[in-house]
Amino acid sequence: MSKPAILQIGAYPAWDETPLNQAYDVRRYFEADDKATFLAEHGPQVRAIATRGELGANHTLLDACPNLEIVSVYGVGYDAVDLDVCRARGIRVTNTPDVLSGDVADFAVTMMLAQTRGVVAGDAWVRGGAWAQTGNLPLQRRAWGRRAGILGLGRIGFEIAKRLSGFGMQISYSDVAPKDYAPDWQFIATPEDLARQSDFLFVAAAASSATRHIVNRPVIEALGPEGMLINVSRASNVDEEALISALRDGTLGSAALDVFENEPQLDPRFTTLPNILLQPHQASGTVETRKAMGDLLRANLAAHFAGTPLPTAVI
Ligand code: 8YV
Repeated sequence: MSKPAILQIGAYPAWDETPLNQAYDVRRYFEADDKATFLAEHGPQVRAIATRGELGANHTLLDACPNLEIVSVYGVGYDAVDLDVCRARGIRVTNTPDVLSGDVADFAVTMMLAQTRGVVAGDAWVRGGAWAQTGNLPLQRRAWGRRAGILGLGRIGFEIAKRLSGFGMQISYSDVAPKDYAPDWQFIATPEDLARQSDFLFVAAAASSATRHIVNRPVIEALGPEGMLINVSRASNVDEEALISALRDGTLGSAALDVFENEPQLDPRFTTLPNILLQPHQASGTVETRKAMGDLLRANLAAHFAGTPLPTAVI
């Protein structure tokens, strides 16, 4: 029997490429110079799309694959996939939840600690000779015992809160409704009130049209000049224009971002701000997690073609 044809949207590590190519007839979209010609040639045979989430806002890829059965996303966030279009066409969608939550939470906490304790600035201070020439790094701010707000207490938000409990932090969260698995963390209904009661505001909400710019100017102002915003979800959850102006004029103390609009081509103004920590969307980027994500992506594809239940179906 011939192998099912799949459209591979982005590159994967070698440990994923090998098994993917063994099981499927892989059409490497990301290597095509002329995308339109490539799609016209390969699209009609494609039965599955394996994507890191780069499907984009339009339906070009979905439309080019009339026989598409499944979109398997290498990531927990599937905001780049138009679920309405997929539902209407009976296309299944899967993602890779859980396996990355611990690493993303670790990274969110790492960014908080690094930024509040001046770890990156301290490294530059030593390397640049300022320590020997000028003296000690200016004093930084503490993390433990302060107030943390988690916007979106899903799997990742929960893991962040668990870790912060170990720092004796006062933890509050906001979500569509209180969670029964958050016993001694305070539920606060609105993002603005949550920000007002937080020193560190973690954005961990799954992105959708409903959460676009959920962190808007009033939320940023409520977090205030002593506050820090940490985003490990999607850039669309934060109004970048409001964030940049608040960081510039001191309305917001600082920020730590792992995600950006149009990444990796981020707004160049970010790189001119002294009070922000910039990271290259690497919260899930460990060997262990990426291997688990690849395994889960392929397990979903394998289940689909075997006609068995999908391990992690979105729809
Ligand atoms: C990316 C992510 O998928 O899980 C998500 O939603 O954003 C990440 O894990 C990963 O960077 C691969 O592109």
